Amino acid sequence: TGTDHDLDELLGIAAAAAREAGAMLVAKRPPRPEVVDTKSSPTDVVTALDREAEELIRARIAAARPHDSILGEEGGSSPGRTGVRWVVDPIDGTVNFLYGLPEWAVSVAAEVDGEAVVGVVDVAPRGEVFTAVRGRGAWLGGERLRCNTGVPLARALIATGFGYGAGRREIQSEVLREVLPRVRDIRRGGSAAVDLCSVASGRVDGYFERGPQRWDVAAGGLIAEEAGARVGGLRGRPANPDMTVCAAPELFAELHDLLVPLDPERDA
Ligand code: 2AM
Ligand code: CA
Ligand code: CA
Ligand code: CA
Repeated sequence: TGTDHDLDELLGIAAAAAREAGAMLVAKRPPRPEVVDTKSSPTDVVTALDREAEELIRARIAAARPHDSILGEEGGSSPGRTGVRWVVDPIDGTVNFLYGLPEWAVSVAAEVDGEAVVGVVDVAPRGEVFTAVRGRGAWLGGERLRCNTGVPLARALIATGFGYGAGRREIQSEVLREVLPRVRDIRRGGSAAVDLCSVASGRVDGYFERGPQRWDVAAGGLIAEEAGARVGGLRGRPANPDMTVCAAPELFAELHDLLVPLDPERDA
């Protein structure tokens, strides 16, 4: 898929929009950003800059390709008629952004027929831009990325996230209780997009999280896949919004099998 569209054009638009938004966020972030809204739980916060960054990205995409569809975390869905849909998370890791921790990113993906073909994750506070084009590999600047392979679960460093939402903490701690003794260690970075890029670049061996949205994983998931990782849900389901797992294929299988019995098919 994607052959009818100019992927270089889509990558150029995604990278320019993500970088402009990332630079704006770094420049405008006040010492103590104000929480202007909360969503699913008091932990699930929004700042004015989440909205401003998304508006900037939407404006740049619409100027370049006015007939594409756009889905963004803060602005929702706008229809199109080209078969291209942009998936935007203006700040992934808003809690880190709020506190001044340097682990948040601008995530922009382009999908054709529902499949990500271009992904850009701009980890602006670290000055790192991860990119991928379907079939052409994943890159950190000029460096081609390969995920770690041959790591058994017991020696795997595993990133995870605890997605927000009322009533989810109890289940998350039950899952962690089972996983923690079976892996090398756990990292909880706070940005799903950055976690997926960390798998791609071998900074962790794998990642799992229950409940990410499409905008959390569209770009980072393609970057991880293009670095050789497998990205998916449990029992062959898609990577979101249920449990999302990412690792080299052998580790994916081990992590998957550990998580299946721990995954209560509950909504929380
Ligand atoms: P955000 O910073 O864009 O809100 C934290 O574990 C990760 O989960 C972040 O990537 C965060 O994205 C995301 N997240 C936020 N709210 C969520 C929700 N209600 N459900 C699932 N994931 C969420
Ligand atoms: Ca959010
Ligand atoms: Ca997000
Ligand atoms: Ca966000």
